[in-house]
Amino acid sequence: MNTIGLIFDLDGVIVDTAKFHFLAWKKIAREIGFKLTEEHNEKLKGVSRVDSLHRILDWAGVSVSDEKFNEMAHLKNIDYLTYVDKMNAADILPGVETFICQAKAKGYPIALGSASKNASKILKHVGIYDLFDVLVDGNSVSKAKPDPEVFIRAAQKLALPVENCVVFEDAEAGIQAANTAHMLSIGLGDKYILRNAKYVFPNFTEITLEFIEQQATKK
Ligand code: B16
Ligand code: MG
Repeated sequence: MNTIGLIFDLDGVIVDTAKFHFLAWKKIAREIGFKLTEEHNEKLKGVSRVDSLHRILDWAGVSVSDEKFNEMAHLKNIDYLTYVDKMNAADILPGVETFICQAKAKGYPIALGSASKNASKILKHVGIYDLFDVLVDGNSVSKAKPDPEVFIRAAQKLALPVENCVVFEDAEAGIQAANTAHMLSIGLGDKYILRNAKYVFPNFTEITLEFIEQQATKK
C-alpha cells in the first residue's frame, strides 16, 4: 500500500480553542457595540485572525483605520493567549492523540495544517508537539482557508502527492480547502455544516485507522 500522509487541523480537531477565540472576539466586538453570537463564531472557524476581524467589522457595519485594526487584532490575541496559557494535556480532544500514535506506529507521517499563528505554542502547551513530522500554520502560508495553500504546503513538506493525503477538519472553510487540494476530507463535527466532507464523524473515538487506510487507498 502507498504511504498516506495524515494532515490535522488544530482548532476543533486536536483541541477546542474555538471557545477561547469566541470569548476573545466577543470582548473586541463588544467594544464596537456589536454582539457576537455562536452563529457568527461558527463562521470564524478555520478563518485567519485578520480575516476574522474583517468579517466582524463587516457584520457590525463598522470601519476602522489600519492602525485601529491592527490594535484590535493584537488585543484579541493577547486576550486569547491568556486562555491558551492555561491549557494542558486535558484539553486534547477525545481519541485524537491515540489515533495519531497508532498512525505513527504504522509509519504514517503526521502533519499539522492550521490557520493559527499560535499553533506551535498550543501543541507545546498540551504536550504533543513532538508527534508532528511537519507543521504548516498561519506563519507559513499567505492565503487563508478555503484556499488550499496550507494543505498543499503540508503535502510538499511530507514529500507526498496530494492524492495520498488525508485531511481532518472541523470547519467548512477547511473542508473546502481539502477538497480543492484533491485530498480525502474527513469532517469532525456537525454532519450538516460539514456536508461537503467525504465522511463526517462526531469525534476521533468514532474513527478507526483501518477505515481511513481503506478510504485513502481506494481513492
Ligand atoms: P490565531 P485552525 C484557526 O485554527 C481557528 O479556527 C480560527 O478561529 C482562528 O481565527 C485561526 O486559527 C487563527 O488563529 O489567531 O491563533 O492565529 O482551525 O485552522 O487550527
Ligand atoms: Mg479548525
